[in-house]
Amino acid sequence: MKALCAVLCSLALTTAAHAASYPQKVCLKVEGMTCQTCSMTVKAAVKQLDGIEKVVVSPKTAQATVLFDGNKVTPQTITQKVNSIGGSYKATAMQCPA
Ligand SMILES: [Cu+2]
Repeated sequence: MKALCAVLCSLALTTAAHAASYPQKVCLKVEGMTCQTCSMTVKAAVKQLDGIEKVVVSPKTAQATVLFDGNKVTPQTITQKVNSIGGSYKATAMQCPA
């Protein structure tokens, strides 16, 4: 399990903005959020995943910022989770705003 994780985590690290830091951070562009309830729905879904430290979702900017443990979850999994909610939500990884 450790060996597998080493491979997966190194993949996650290359896509994370702050590669060496913990927790890692990923920013998603989330289309389809029109109100506060949408952002809460997205936030709740992401928080169901193991290894999520913090989720900040803004319907105004259509962005989600997620702090996560790279040993437990990857940006790909987080993105897929948002896309699996259904409705019109569509998440894509993006460069985190400076
Ligand atoms: Cu809404």
